[in-house]
Amino acid sequence: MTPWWKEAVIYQVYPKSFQDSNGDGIGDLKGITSRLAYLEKLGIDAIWLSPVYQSPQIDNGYDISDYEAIDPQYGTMEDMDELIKEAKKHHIKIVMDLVVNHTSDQHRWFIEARKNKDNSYHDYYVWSDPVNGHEPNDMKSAFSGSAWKFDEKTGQYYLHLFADQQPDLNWKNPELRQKIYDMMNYWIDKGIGGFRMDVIELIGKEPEKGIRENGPMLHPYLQEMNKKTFGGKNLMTVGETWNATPKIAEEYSDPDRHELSMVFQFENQTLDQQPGKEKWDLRPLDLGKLKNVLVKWQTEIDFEHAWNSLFWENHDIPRVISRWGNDKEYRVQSAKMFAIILHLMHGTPYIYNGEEIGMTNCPVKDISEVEDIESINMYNERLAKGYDKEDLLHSINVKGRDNARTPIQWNANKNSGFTTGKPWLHVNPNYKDINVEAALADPDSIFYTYQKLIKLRHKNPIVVDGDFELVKNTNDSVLAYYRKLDGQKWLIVANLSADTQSFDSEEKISENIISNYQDHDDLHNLELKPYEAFAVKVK
Ligand code: TEU
Ligand code: CA
Repeated sequence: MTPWWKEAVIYQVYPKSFQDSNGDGIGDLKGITSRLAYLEKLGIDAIWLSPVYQSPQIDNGYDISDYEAIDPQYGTMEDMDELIKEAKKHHIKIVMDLVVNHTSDQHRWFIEARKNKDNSYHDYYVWSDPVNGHEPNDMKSAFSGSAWKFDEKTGQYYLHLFADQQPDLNWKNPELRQKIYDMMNYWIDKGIGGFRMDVIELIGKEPEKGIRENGPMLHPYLQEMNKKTFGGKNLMTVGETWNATPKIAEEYSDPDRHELSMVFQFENQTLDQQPGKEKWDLRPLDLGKLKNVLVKWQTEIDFEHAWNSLFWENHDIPRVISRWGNDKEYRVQSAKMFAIILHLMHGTPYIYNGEEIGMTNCPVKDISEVEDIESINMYNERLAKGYDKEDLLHSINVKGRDNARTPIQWNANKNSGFTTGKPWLHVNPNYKDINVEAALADPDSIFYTYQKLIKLRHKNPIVVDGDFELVKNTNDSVLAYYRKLDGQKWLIVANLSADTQSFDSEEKISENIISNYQDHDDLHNLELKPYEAFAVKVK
């Protein structure tokens, strides 16, 4: 039997920015529940809910101080139970974000752990004595600076691969692992649909050897987790794995290995940064390279023994049309093009809230407008090193995480209908034109392209299971591929660029499936318009 998540489309909700229900300027659980009918109309099968657990919100909830409590800013546990229950009525499952590489420094475990070295929770975290009075090594935090922080009371350094308020858990401790499994079972018992696992590739870290991701115990831990929690329960699990290769993806997701359902891989994310440098060190995207990476992940994993996710956006990456498409004159066309090429590929598609209406990046003029800890830390670190302020702001405007975190644009009313109060983060000024209400009223909107793509997946096994085959001999700006199943053949053609491109094929169209301009009668010597994309059945 095909597991449900192979035929599903998942929608990521960033709770803080989705819908405020009580005028405090912060999205909340009741707000999400109030929008379930909209999500059902879109047609999605599950929501991946970014963290709503109790948290000091240093990293918008990715710093958890109690895994079994809801942060008051999002509501109560009753609101959470209500969301799960109501979502079920709309045929939507709730996939929880599982952040177990680290906790908040306000988590009870860490408060205990730092009391003294003999405390029974001390070993739940990763500690090191000073080496010659310094950090044990030069491991860096993803949020700038050293990954080690000196703790006065214990006289030791603790590891934090993210903010210093996010101490890393020590997965080598079996008691800690069991506590995490118990917590996961608590959530499973509530009837959730599964887990998205934050930076799961880091749990096998061996910092004393300088190993962060893909440590030797990573897969044994996941097998243990599977066995003790979600295994055999028809739940979906997706691991966030920035450093996965196709081979590593198979290790995570081969059903015979009993680990995860699938991974998020990010190979295309580094294409617009300078090799060996950080995401802030920009370089233009080479469309040929983008195409190669997309094709690589369709052809180099064996879908019988692995599964992959498909996505352009999430809460950590900029809006795709602003980044690689066009958010001005071709906003609608490029948004539909990205949707068409991704949703007709092999794997499970994810839509990030706002993507379905073509929300765009939201540039800032000054660092005071920035909320995200990653951007702020980078800015301060680089400013101190002598970087130019304007260059840093430019990088933040291109790559910063706040771009995709601005409130959802529901309508043209004040604050885009997100809140009656003062939004926690600025609303993108383009909300009067770009909003859900306008999208729903326009039969030609990006929304309906997504809706149609989801229906196509639900109704056509070829979209779920068909083999992927690249059409060769197109130029770098054109991506064309077949999906093939049981003698059926679909052809998907897309112009990834703002220039017209040519495409030519001997195939005969038997049916038009979807397009973002007009349908074609035949495929001879086509001139593809900017960002044109279409799918057809061929004989
Ligand atoms: O992201 C992991 C991660 O590696 C990111 O920090 C990534 O490098 C960066 O955002 C790219 O811009 C996960 C969560 O998705 C992120 O929101 C959290 O901040 C991070 O883990 C720590 O929990
Ligand atoms: Ca609120």
